[in-house]
Amino acid sequence: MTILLDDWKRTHFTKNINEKLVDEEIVVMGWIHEIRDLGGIIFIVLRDKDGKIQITAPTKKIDAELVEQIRNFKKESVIAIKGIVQSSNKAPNGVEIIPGAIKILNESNQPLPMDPTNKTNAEIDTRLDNRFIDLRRENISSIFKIKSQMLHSVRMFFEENGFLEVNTPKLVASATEGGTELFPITYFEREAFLGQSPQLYKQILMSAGFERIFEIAQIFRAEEHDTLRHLNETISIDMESSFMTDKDVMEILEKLVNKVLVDIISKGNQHLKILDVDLKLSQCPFPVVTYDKAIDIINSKGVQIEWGEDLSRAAEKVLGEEYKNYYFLTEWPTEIKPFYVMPNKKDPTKSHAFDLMYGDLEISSGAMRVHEHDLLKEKIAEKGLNPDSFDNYLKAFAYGMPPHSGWGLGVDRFNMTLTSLKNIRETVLFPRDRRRLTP
Ligand code: AMO
Repeated sequence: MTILLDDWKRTHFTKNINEKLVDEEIVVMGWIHEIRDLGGIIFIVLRDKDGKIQITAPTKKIDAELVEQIRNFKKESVIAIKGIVQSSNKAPNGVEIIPGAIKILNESNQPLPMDPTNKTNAEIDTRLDNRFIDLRRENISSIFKIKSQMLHSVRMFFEENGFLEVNTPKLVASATEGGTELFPITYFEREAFLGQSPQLYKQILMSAGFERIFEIAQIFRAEEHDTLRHLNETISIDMESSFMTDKDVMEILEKLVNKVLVDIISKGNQHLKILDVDLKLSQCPFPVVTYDKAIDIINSKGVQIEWGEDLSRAAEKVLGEEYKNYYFLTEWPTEIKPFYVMPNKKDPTKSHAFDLMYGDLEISSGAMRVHEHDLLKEKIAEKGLNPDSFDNYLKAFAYGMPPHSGWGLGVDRFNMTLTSLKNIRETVLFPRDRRRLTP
């Protein structure tokens, strides 16, 4: 039987129920988190999006039909309760509700596919297969509340600094950074790809005169990696700014990270507590480690790496031992960076590219870009790519392209640093990895 809300309206969320409401009739709605029948008294814990409240039903004092209804309650069913607030020194928040009327809005099947309380901890695959229940857990939902706060702070930061939020296409005709790591799709009678980065569009928008832009959007990487740090679909915070150098945009990145830390420590504190995370402000300015110095450190710890190579996992781990917090890696070899990265004028083997690291985890990379048309065309060809397939991009460089720099910051990796999570899958509602395409 379908039960509708009819004229019932929620009057309060559980977090807003306090001593001031004693003797008032209120309506709460949510899930049956727990139920304990002690014979003369039945306790129900009702859970909503941000808290829980105790419903206390003294079986002798309330309507017999209501008692019968409560005795048939099944965990995780969705209910609405109209009742009177009463103070109680035994209830967790000092108040409880004495029910007057109850609507069972939807009954939950039993047994549940996994335990939605924190009493047992299921394997990650069981949890992700039953994500809608996993997310009902307070500590799991806290991860996403912190992420939401992070994205809010990021938007505020960009707005305060004169950046325009943009949306670029995710269905693209060719590769952004090179020919690999793309998901091909069928686009009517042609092949197209899912965007791996808004890189080319960010740069075209510099020619459009927007000067300061940011985008928060999905990026798709067809990487085969099955690691704790890689996903095939993730969110990137991308920014691009005209008339700025790599140093300028590194400063912006550092300020942004710090604003997020300040905001989360002050406003997201209850979620950090739930996750048992002691988030601290970071040393400022962030240490800057050149690629050359990084190679020396890595080699001195017995991990072999040649100048010009990308950092192996073992190499990143050595750096993570040395630098446990946020730090920049700069002056990367030009050879291993994409075509759009500006080489150093004095020593073109080195570039104006940087990464932001947190311990052994890369969370952002960026660079000063090549803004000169002919050099860019040359660099595209040098990478073995066909400049003709970059026509639309290159055109934007021929009619007044200002010097510019920018970066991309991985939202999910950044959230790992805020919540001390070791597996990136934990910070994504419905992660996409090498094996997982559902739910
Ligand atoms: P890059 O490829 O380094 O740079 O990506 C930027 C940041 O995005 C995150 N990231 C990922 N996170 C999880 N899983 C993945 N598979 C994954 N791939 C990338 C990382 C990374 O630091 N166009 C440049 C940015 C720029 O120069 O503006 C780019 O895409 O945190």
